Amino acid sequence: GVSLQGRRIIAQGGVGGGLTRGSFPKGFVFGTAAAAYQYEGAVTVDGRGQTIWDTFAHTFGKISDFSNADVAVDQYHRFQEDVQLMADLGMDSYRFSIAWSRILPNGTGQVNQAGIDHYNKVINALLSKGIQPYVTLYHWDLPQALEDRYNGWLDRQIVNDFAAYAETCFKAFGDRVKHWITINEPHTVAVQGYDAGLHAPGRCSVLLHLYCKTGNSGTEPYIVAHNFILAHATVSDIYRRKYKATQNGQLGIAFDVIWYEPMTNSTIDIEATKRAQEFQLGWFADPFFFGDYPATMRKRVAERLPKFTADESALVKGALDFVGINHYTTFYARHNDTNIIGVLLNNTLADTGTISLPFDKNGKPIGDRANSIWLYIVPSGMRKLMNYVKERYNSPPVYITENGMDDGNSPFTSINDALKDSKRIKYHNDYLTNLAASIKEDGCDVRGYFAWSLLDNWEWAAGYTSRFGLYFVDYRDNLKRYPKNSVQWFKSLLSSS
Ligand code: PSG
Repeated sequence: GVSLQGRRIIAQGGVGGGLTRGSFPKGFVFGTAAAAYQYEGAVTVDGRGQTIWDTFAHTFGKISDFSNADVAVDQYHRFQEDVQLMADLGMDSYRFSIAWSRILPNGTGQVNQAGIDHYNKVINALLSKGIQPYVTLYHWDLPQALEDRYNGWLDRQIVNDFAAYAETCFKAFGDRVKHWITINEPHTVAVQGYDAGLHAPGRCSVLLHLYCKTGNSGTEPYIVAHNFILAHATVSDIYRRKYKATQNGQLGIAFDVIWYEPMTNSTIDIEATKRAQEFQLGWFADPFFFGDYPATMRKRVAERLPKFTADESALVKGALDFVGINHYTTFYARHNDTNIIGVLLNNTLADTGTISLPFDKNGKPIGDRANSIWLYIVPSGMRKLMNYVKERYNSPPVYITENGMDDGNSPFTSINDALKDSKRIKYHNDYLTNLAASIKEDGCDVRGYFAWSLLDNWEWAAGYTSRFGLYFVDYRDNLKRYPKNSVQWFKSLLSSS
């Protein structure tokens, strides 16, 4: 059971309970998750090359608080201290990303030994505390050189360059890293980076190009998606042929997946809800299980959707060792095929013929909201999503590579008050309870769970306005870290039996 202190914390969170390690199968892995650009800072240190997110963050008007991640939470210099925080939590693992431009400052060519040295130190520090590294190779920080050279993910050359970078990492770190996430949230990149223009590289054609100078929201998201899929498949093929026998690791992708509930019981809304999921998870996961995009997508996107050749299809199919799922929230979906949405917002949404909202017909929210405007708390979505993955893809191994919620960052909240995060405790308790039920009662094959995030950090276009950490970071006093109450809660859970 949970310790006395743990129970008190659980009681503070207003959560009943009984969640223990024993609620999960033997060997189930708990960790926290992070990403290089959101954490490291030190953007000009030790030969790191510039990335598309440095460029984007320094473009006026792109980040809501006008901040950038030049310093972020300085994990580049403080990783020893942060590894100790993970050890204090009792976590089994840490999911972090490698910055491509620290390894290859120009994206290709000369390897920067200082970058290799840095991640060796991080990996060794983790292992010395018994914490397993789960390494993401691409968490959005593309070397700017590749964007300049050929428009990055829009060009098929990226597949070869990403594969060369991945191989460099397998050679340098693969003796100790046994779980690789090649790409974080390809769907988010395709939609936010190339359709809505809200993320780097900030390309789109919505609002008649008033928002983005260049881009094509009707075609580019599908092209970059195709290259992401081929990039993973190529890397997986190389790993299996050249590294698997000696290193014996596993490769997956972290997919961002919102769960959708139909807004009404009508057939068209139920159909629209299915499409919403096919245009989100199906777009990226179907090729790996079935060798092609969902039929609905092929029909609706038609000639704008790239095609897999027979060889590519064979390369892609079966190329995932596990499915990573970043899951935070649930929305309602309803049928909508007026194109005005596509013109104003984004074209993948218009192609979907669906609109998804966190409110029902009467304006009632689907759940309690966190700080982010897209993050509504619906714990049952976790269990339903696990069952959807199990049924659609025939029970693949799954890791929850991210799950968590944010508080705001108000200058008027004292640190003491910010540490009382009972809403976060309840969030993790309730999502984990549903996850445990999906495993024990429904037979879903879920192997691990990573809380987003270890520390408060730089939340992309929302800058420092969002606090997802289990540890609070004091941005006004030398980035000092303080445990929120959720740290004690996780500690109790992880030391229970
Ligand atoms: C994930 C899911 C949604 C929006 C954004 C993300 N959603 O459901 O609408 S981004 C994702 C990312 C990580 C972020 C974290 C929190 O991988 O870097 O910090 O989630 O937004």
